[in-house]
Amino acid sequence: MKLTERIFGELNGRKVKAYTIENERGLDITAIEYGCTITEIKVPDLNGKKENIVLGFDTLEEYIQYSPYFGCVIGRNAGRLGQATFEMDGIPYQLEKNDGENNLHSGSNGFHHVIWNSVIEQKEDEISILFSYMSRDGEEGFPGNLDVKVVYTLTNDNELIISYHAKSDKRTIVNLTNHSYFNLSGNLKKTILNHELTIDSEGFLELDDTLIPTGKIIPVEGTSFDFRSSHPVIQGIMSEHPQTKIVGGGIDHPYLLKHQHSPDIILLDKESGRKLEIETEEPAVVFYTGNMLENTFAIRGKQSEKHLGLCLETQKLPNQIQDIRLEKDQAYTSKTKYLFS
Ligand code: G6D
Repeated sequence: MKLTERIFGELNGRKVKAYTIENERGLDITAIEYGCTITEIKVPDLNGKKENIVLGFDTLEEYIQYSPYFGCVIGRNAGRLGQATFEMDGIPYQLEKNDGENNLHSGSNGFHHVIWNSVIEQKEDEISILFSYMSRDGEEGFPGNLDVKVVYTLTNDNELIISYHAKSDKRTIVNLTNHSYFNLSGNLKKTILNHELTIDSEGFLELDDTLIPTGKIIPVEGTSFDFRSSHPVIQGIMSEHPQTKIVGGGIDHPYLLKHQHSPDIILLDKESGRKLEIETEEPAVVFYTGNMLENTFAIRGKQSEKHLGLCLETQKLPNQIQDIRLEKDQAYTSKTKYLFS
């Protein structure tokens, strides 16, 4: 295992470190202290050609200017909160309305936009980056001083394990995820439309026209949202289903995971031979097919476009306050494992 560390950029007078961890099987990952953002994951293809498989940038400025959450941690609360408000113990909390009338991904100064502290833990067959941040009581409108840790571990078994830990001195809400956009073709040479996907889920949450869950669970059976057996993503996008249209021509929905099969999710690009298997402790995953990616900026020289990457954001069901409450001094823990081959 090999670790290199460098300064990626500077923001408000504070240097932002980048870490690159390489294992002994040709896999390497780069992450920065800004938003715990994964900027690159390089995986060999079936001919051993190592290429990047996530959407990301090489400069801090581009993350600040363009990034639709490329690679970053999302918190305190992933997803959308209707009317950007929630109630706890009879007290209403008002968050930023950064997505129409709603709050998306905790607001413009959520965890994706803060500079995290970091330390490295090195073992024989794995290296971890331990990111930490103290989110102050009232930050972004949330109650409680929240002490958060996000750990990225790369192993010699080609696993990236992301674990989350949090504790608050007051009852609050927490729902953390990673927002990497995957594209297994390598260096974004193709869109994700022909990637084959399997999701072990029988139902997804219906969204209203502001993308807030209505509370209704729609069975995948007989719909273009059914990925219980592996097939190309495009079949889930070229659909007349009203829920496909409501999210801009694709999928952008929370799926309830059954955890009957292991792994929960399989993504495969037959042409490159690359595969990603995801195993998570979380009850749900937001599958987002990059419907709102616009062609208004370049990504390492490649013009951004719709469906250039897809997200599989493991998390608790968004907007269900009772599922994302964290009691005073209760330990929040969550783990998701990404296996690359
Ligand atoms: C869109 O609705 C989607 C979100 O799920 C995604 O996180 C964001 O784009 C980047 O708003």
